[in-house]
Amino acid sequence: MIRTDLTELLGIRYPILQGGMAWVATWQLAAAVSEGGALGIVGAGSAPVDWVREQIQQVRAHTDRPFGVNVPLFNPAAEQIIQVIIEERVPVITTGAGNPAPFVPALKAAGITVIPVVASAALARRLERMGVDAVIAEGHEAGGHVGMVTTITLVPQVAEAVRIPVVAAGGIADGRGLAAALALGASGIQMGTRFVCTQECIAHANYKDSIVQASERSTLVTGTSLGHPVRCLRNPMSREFEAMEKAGADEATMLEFGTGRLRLAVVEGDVQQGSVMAGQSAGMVHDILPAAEVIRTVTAEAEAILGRLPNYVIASEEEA
Ligand code: TUI
Repeated sequence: MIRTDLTELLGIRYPILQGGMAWVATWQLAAAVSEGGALGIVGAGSAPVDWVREQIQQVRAHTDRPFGVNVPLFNPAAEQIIQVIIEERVPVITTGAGNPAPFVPALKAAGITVIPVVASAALARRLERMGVDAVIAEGHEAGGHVGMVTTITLVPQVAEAVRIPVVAAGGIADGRGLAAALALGASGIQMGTRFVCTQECIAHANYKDSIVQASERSTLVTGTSLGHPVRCLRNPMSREFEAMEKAGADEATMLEFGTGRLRLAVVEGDVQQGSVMAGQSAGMVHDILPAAEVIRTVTAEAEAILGRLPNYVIASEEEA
């Protein structure tokens, strides 16, 4: 067992959150992860309000355990989705891709546990002062919309900046990552890419297979010039996007080129022309497993590593 202030805060057995991946993190995955003892999360992505409400009800129909909803703040319906989260009394909200400060007072007043993703220690500190319950420090290794600071440097700096629990995210897909995150000062981890490759995840088999086949060099980041950097697998679509960006294409052209690409990959399985969002940990994912098995294996591996670490500590000359 790994018990931390995060497992206590959320009432979960394992210190693991599932990333709120747009199109991928539907009720099927969220319910399986929560049933497996971690925190399952529905990804609101760019979905409409009614879809989100239905997903929340479906999670509830399939598990009694705590779960969450992730709201990327660029969704034009973000404010209405947050209203639905309050109405439906969802236990946990995670936010991404922006500053959730305007929404924190209403969420806290409704008794909801608020866990924003931050890409800087400064934002973590500001949000702690506003009363958020924990923060997810997500590094540049992550998939989808990314910050610029790496996980190994961001996590300790966020952990030093705040007293609330810190969740490490970006580049973590196994027990080595969980053990490392705890060593960096985090109280748990969030994994996205690892949970795409689970049996319960509804992503197209082609999407999962391209992650299983990926190596550590298979991803690239596009959209930095738009102020919206996104990491996905290298394929004909992302290479073309990269070339357009390098050639200085205008914003409207790039936005139009990108629209609908994630759905194309996740739902239609077009992994050549679609956007296969995944983190650099794709190279560490070799199989498609039940979500509960991922959770058990990652935790058991971390426990074994943490148990071995004291062997490295040898009394110094003076102490000997
Ligand atoms: O949100 C994410 N990752 C995402 S959202 C998403 S949805 C999408 N769909 C289609 C096309 C493109 C995207 C895909 N991936 N991760 C959480 C995250 N948040 N990473 C970084 C940040 C972040 C960045 C800046 C959080 C806060 C922030 O603050 C800026 C500020 O205003 O201070």
